[in-house]
Amino acid sequence: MSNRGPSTPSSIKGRLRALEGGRRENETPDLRGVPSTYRGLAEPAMDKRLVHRMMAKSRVLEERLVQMTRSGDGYFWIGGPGEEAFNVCLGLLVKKGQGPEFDYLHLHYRSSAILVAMGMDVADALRQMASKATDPFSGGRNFVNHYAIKEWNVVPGASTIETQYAIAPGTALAQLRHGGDGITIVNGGDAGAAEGDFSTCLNWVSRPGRELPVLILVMNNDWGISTAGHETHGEQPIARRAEPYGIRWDTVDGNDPVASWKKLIEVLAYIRKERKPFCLEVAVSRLHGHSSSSGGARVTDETDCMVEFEARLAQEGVLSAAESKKIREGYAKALAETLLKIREEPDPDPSMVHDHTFQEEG
Ligand SMILES: Cc1ncc(C[n+]2csc(CCOP(=O)(O)OP(=O)(O)O)c2C)c(N)n1
Ligand SMILES: [Mg+2]
Repeated sequence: MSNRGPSTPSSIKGRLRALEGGRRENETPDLRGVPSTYRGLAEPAMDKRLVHRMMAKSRVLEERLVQMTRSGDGYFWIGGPGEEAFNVCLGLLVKKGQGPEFDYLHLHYRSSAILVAMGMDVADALRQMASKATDPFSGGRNFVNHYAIKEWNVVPGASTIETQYAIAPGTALAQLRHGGDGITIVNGGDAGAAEGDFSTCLNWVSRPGRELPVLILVMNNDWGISTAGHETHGEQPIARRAEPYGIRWDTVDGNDPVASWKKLIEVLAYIRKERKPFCLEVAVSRLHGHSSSSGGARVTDETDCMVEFEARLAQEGVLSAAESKKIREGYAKALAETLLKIREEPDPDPSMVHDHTFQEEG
């Protein structure tokens, strides 16, 4: 016999009614998008030329990283060509700094454009790709695009997918206690969002009365290595998974920087002010396949945000096709020269292989 006494069909019906009633009390009927007060914001205004420059710089970086697997300058490549439009906008809108007053970033391996827009020296990404001791993120010990920048609250990225979703509520909890408008930003892929860590995140950020200021991003490229999106998820869109937790959610075309900027300024304003989580699913392309494990060749059947944005800028008279080309070529030339110098930098000393594995004394 249970503590509640014998379960009769009518008592179970009563409990179900109570549960449903309780849930409805706290729920907004439609959790799609931000509340109306945050819709249609125009500030901060988007600087299209700046966004383009950062996208071009990021694309050129990723193309060089892919090439390095072929020129013997690096081993394994994984990265974010195809995620530049959204990621550059995000990087430009991050509140950058160290400590809970600023934004924390828990990033997956396709996030280079976020860091480029935040002002990362692209040479450092080459150093990590080349496994050089001068790599400031991991001393030449981690895969490329696995960043860790203490001064900018960029939490060390792991190769196990989606673990970042379970970790992110921790920094947000510190921010809730600290006050201010710093938020936590976590991103990951669509396939990984099928893992339990994603649900853990939704649960921890939405506890009633202790909601956390987290931007939960699902970067949906419709692939998980070689598994197509429709084989992984029955629910569509994935971001709607947030709804039963009382978390607002939305989707955006991540190949469109103008739409991405607009969506981000609304969503970020909401999270910063209301101290509530938000789940945003971003449709993006995967322009060089999964990683060098699958060859890293350029795919041609997916939308290229650079091509589309450059055409748009030319049409709007913001930047001609020739100017765009010149910008890209300039970055490519500078990066090729940088690589020549990086080749001469030292490799990690074998005696340091265990450094930073465990907490050191002092
Ligand atoms: C916990 C864990 N399981 C499996 C893998 C192997 N793995 C690496 S990437 C990947 C696919 C991830 O797909 P998605 O989450 O959609 O991200 P995408 O690579 O498409 O950006 C898998 C299964 C891993 N790294 N970690
Ligand atoms: Mg994917």
